[in-house]
Amino acid sequence: MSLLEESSCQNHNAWAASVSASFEAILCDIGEFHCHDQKTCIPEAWLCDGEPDCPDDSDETDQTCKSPIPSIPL
Ligand SMILES: [Ca+2]
Repeated sequence: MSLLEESSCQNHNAWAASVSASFEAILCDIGEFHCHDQKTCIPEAWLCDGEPDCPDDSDETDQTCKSPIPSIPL
């Protein structure tokens, strides 16, 4: 009798879990660089300063240092 209801509820929970997971991604503030590991934010001032600040060193790569930092138009 309640089988269908329960199944529907489980589907909803799975959907909610996936939405919740997507919101766990860290969004960096303006003026911060998002490391390529998708987990770490560092101040843009730390880019290309010769010291790796991202766990994956993505703040010191040629790609990061040669191209202008993409900024969000206000
Ligand atoms: Ca650095």
